[in-house]
Amino acid sequence: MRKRGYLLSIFAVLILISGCAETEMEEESLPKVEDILSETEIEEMEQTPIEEPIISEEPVIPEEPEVLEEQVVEETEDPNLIAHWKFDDDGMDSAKSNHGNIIGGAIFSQGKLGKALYFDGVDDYVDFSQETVDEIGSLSQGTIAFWFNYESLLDKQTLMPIFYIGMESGADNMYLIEIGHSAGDGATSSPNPNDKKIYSTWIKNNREPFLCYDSTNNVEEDKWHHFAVVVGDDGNTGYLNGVEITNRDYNFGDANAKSFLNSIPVKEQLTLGHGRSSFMISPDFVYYKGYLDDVRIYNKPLSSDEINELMQ
Ligand SMILES: [Ca+2]
Ligand SMILES: [Ca+2]
Repeated sequence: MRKRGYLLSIFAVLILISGCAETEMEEESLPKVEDILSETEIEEMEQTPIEEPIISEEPVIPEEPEVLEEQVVEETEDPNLIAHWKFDDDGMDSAKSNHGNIIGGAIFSQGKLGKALYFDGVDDYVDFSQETVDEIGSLSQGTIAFWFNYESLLDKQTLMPIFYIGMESGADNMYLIEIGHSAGDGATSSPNPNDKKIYSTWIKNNREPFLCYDSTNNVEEDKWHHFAVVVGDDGNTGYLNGVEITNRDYNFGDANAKSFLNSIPVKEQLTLGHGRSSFMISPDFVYYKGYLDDVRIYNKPLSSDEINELMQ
């Protein structure tokens, strides 16, 4: 055994020596580049561009997540928009579910934005459910905006109602947007065909209006106009054709009043094109004649810029 181990040791030493020798030999015998190639050839090699690996030039497009069209609409819909009646084909609310019932055979006709709803001035109007009355009637601030184009009935009736929320009958208790507002004496309710101003009127507790302003100037019939009533922390105001009516005339109250729809105590009815005012002015329900289009209700006061955007 000892002899065998001895021999193995010698064998290992020999391998080591021969390895070193081989390495030295290889290093010594390696030819240099200069020995093989001429200077010109070396220069050529250095100037030859190294071909880069071919990489597809088409950019890598990550797969987009599947987005449903409905989701996009929901994201862009203004959360402050409580109701939006486009009146393009029906009385549906495109903002929420405050859908309108079209009564009396009102028809859809060429409007300001797509089609509009045309009221015949006889028995046409739009009615809403009590849920809608409650939801819209609860707003403590907000904006009501719409396009209108009317045919005057103001030689026959004291006003032409556009927007009404309040009691169905009985005591004076309502918020009303109307054209004309001729004040009778409580008995005659005489029409005044020359008063074609637009009015925003708040009445409660069976009394005369506690807040009411008008546009000071008449709004021309057979012509499209945009109107917006705005109530917020700064008080109340109105815009006609995108311009704030700074010279509006307060028949009752003032611009600082922050009354909106929840200031009317009893709300049994919300109607478009059908309404009445106080017993002094229009004790009976009357109708609107003409077009209404793109009626919107927001739960916040819109700015001048935002109102102008609606008109586009
Ligand atoms: Ca429309
Ligand atoms: Ca009718």
